[in-house]
Amino acid sequence: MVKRNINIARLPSAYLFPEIGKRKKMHLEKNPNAKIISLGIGNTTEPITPHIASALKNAAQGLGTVDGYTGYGEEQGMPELRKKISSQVYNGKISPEEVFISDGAKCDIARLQVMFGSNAKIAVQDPSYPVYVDGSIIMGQGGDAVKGQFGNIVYMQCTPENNFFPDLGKIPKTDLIYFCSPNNPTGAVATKEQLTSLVGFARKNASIIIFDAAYSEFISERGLPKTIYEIDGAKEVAIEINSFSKSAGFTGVRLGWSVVPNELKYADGYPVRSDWNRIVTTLFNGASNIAQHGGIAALDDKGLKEIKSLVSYYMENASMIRSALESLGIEAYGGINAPYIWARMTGKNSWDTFERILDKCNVVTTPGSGFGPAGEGFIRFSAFGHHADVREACDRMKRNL
Ligand code: PL4
Repeated sequence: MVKRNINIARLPSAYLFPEIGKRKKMHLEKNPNAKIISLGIGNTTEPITPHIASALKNAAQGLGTVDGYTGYGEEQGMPELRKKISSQVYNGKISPEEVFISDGAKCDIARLQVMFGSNAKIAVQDPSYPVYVDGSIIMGQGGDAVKGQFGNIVYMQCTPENNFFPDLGKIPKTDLIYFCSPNNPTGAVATKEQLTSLVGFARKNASIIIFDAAYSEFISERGLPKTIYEIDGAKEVAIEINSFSKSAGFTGVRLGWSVVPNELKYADGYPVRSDWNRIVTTLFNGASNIAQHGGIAALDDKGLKEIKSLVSYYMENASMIRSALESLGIEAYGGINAPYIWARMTGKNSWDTFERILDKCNVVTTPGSGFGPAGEGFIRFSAFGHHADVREACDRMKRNL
């Protein structure tokens, strides 16, 4: 008999989001006529916009022709898309060869965890996207979530009390620091000063920051950094991951990218980029060619305009949800530069509150405790949904909570 991987056994059997799906299904079984509205999983709902959809369609049709057919491509991605990301997202500060196209930010997180290996010590924002911790546990980077022991993992509390930015003076040195801004789930965006102090902290400790910028397009306030590379010295200490999932509605299409700057080196001076290239060429076969054509269209003038309108659509939802919560006297954060609203709910724990909102309003949310210990007592509301559904969810909450 094969012995089970001990690291997998250290995880609770269900990942957060499938657990939410399971509870939603159970609720429907008990209440077959319930008209459930999901403000839970951050999944896009609006159609891909015309210019981008047409690029996807043309690419798919091209594959059915002798001239347009392509098979395996370069594992690092199409040169044209890498160039577009370099110029449109990073104003040329990052070169195309430092950009690696992928099938999404989540998949890149997993491959980065493989690259850094089981001895890496990590720090994460608490609360944060659960893949940072769960994936690290799978890699054996410390921790037994079942026993509530987190070994090597350092939790950096980010709560309303510290304005959602960790007290770096109290954080021990780790190899990796996961940092997501705008943050999922709190919706908080780090300022330039805060990111400068984070980069300084990483430089002092010789740590590597894994900066998750999946929601950068949702930043609307001026002066807030959209990429870690706006900070001087970041290229020596930071990897950035990003995605077309939320901005272009590619959650199902699957397309993202990572940036590993040439300047980023290991302790022995070996370039991290060379290892990343090795991982990508060995464990990945490149992003879908159709998706990459969509990505190229998303970054031209028309595509960027469309992305802006899609983002604005979801941000109208965010503002509706935030206002509804505030009208109920609930302390709410986020929803201004991020498609998530983070609400402090009094009374019971997060899962109980999740059940209460589901029972009373037929609205699915995400319990804050799923994002880390500091998320207990909070509920995350996602702004991804049709306007009419979100309006209806808000009305139900105003009536029934
Ligand atoms: C549900 C901070 C959502 N099954 O689509 P990707 O892989 O390019 O991006 C995933 C991702 C990366 N980084 C951050 C994210 O918040 C997400 C997506 N998170 C959420 O509701 O928190 C979707 C989650 C999905 C999952 O587990 O990723």
